[in-house]
Amino acid sequence: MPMAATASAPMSGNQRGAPVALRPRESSRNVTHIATEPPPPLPSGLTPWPTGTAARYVASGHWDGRTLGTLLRDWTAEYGDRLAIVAGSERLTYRQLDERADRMAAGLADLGIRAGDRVLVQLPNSGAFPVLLFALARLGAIPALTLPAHRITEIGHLARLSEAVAYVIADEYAGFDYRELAAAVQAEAPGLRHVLVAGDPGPYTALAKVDTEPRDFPDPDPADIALLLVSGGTTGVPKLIPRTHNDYGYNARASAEACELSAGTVYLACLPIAHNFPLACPGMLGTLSVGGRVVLSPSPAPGDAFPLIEAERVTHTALVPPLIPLWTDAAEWDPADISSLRVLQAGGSKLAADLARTIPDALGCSVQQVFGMAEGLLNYTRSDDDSETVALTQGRPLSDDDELRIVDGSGQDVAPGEVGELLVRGPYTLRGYYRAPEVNATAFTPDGFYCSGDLVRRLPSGHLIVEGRVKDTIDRNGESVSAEEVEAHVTAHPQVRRCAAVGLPDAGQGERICAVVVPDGPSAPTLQALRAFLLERGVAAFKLPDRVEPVTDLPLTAIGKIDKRSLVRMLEERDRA
Ligand code: OOB
Repeated sequence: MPMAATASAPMSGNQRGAPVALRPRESSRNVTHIATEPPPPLPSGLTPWPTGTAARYVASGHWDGRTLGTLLRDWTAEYGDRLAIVAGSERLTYRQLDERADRMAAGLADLGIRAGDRVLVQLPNSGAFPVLLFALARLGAIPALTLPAHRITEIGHLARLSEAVAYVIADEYAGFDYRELAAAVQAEAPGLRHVLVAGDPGPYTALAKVDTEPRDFPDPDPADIALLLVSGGTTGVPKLIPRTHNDYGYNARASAEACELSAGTVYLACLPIAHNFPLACPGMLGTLSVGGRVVLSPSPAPGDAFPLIEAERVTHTALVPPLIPLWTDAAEWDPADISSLRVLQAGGSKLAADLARTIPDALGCSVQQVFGMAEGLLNYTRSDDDSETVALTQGRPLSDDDELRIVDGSGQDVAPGEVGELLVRGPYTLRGYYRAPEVNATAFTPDGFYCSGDLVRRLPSGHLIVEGRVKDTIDRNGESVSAEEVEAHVTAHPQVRRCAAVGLPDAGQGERICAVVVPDGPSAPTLQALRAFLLERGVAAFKLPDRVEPVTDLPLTAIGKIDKRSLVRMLEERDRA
C-alpha cells in the first residue's frame, strides 16, 4: 500500500530493539501525494472521518452524539450537588458550574459571539477555565486552547490562523501581563474584536461581567469541532488540532475508565489545563465524567501542589517527567501530607525506567505511564501491569479501535518487535490539522493514518516503547545517530543528572554531537571521561559526543518538555559570545 511518507534510506534494523534512527524524511515527504487525496475539510475546518468509519464508531458507542455542553448537563443531573471544581477560594458544585456556564454563554452571545466563531483562550489553571470551556460549548463557539507560556509569536500566528473574534486572558500570571500581549496580538489580528480578562481588565472587558440571564442555544453538531488544541511539537510554528465533541467526549470517558477513576477521585490539574493531558487524559473532563472532583493548581511546583494534595486529599495527578525529580526531592523535606496520592501519571516525554522505579517509595503512590499526543492516540500502562512493564513501557493503546502500524523508512510494516515510525488512526485521532492542506498532504497517509513521527517498538503484549523521534537524529559523518540513544547512555554516567543530545552544524562532519548535561554533583564529566565511559559501555565510536556542555538547567517548552530548539540557539549564542 502506498504510504504518505517514505524515507530516503531504509532503517537500520536491530534485533535487540536498541534505539535506531530513521533518516529525516523532509525531502521525501514531498513526493508522496500519489493516490487518493484525503477527504476535503468541512466548512468548519474539520477533516471528517469517512462515512463508514464514522458509522462504525457510532455503532460501537464510542461516539455517543453528546456535545460537551450536553455532557455537563448530564453530569449535573447525576452528580448535581457534589463538588466539581476547586480553584483557589472558589468551590463549584456540578450544578453551579452548569449554571455559570449557561450565564457566561448568554453573556458571550450578547457580545456577538456566535456558533462556529473561534475564541483564543489563554488562561492559567483557574475557575474561569472550566466555566468558559463549557460556556463556549453551549454556544457552539470554538475555543483554541493556548498555553500560558505562549507569547506573541505563537499567539499572533494562532490568532491569524484561527481568525479568532475574541481572546480570553488572565490579567497577570507568573509575573507576565497578558493585557500587554493582547495589545500586540490585536495589532496583528484585526479580526480580534474582544479581549476578555479574568481579573483586572485594564482597557478591556472583565470576564466576570460576561454573565447574564441564561437562555437556550441550539446544540451544536456533535460530529463537528468542539475545540482546537495546539500541537506540541518543538519545531516550527504550532498547528491547530480540531477535536470533535464526539471524539473528545470518548477520549475523556474511555480514559477515565482505563484509569479506573470513580466518584471518589480527586484529580489535581497542575500541568497547564489547556494541554490535552490534564484536560482529558483523563484529566479534568474524565474526572467530571465520573462525578469526581477537580482541583486546579496554579503551577506544578511542589510549593503549590503539595498543600493542595494535603488539603483536598488528592488521589490522582499528572506530570511531565522533567518535573518528577522536583517532586521526589521535595517529598523528602516538605512537611505536607501527600499520603492520599494514589496514582502519578507521567507522560509527555520519555520517563526513564530508573526514575519510574523510585516513584512508589519516594511519593507513596503508583506510577502510570502515558504516551499521548494532542492529535489523538493515547497509551496507558494499566493497574494490572507488572511493575517492570510500568517502568519500561509507555503503555498500550486506549481503544480496541485504535489502529496502529509501525513502519520502516519506506512505509512497510516492520517485523514484530522492531523499531519504526508509529502511524495511527482511530476514533479519537484527527484526520487533518486545521486549515493546513500542505502539512496534511504529508502528515497523513492516503488511507487516513496520522504519521506521528515517533519511533516505537511493540512488545507481544501490545505495550509500546518509545525510542525517539524520526527527526531527532544527529547526522554525523553520514551516520544518523539517535539523540535519544546518546542521552540514555550519557545519563547513565554517575556525574550526569540529565542530558539532551543535539546536533550542531559542522563543516566537516555535517553535524557534531553535543551532550548538554546537568551535572549530578559539583561538576560534569570531561569530554574525555565521558567518551571513555561510553566506550566502556560498548557504545559505537561514531555515537560518542564531540562536545560536553554543562548547564544548570535544560530549557523547557510551554508544557515542560526539553526544548531542543532553544538549546541549539543557546549554544550558538554561547559560541558567538
Ligand atoms: C502529549 O501531547 P503533545 O501533543 O504535547 O506531544 C505529543 C508527543 C508525542 O508524539 C511524543 O513525541 C511525545 O510527545 N510523548 C512521549 C510520551 N508522551 C508524549 N514521548 C515519550 N514517552 C511518553 N510517555 O505530550 C500528551 C498528550 C496526552 C497525554 C500525555 C501526553
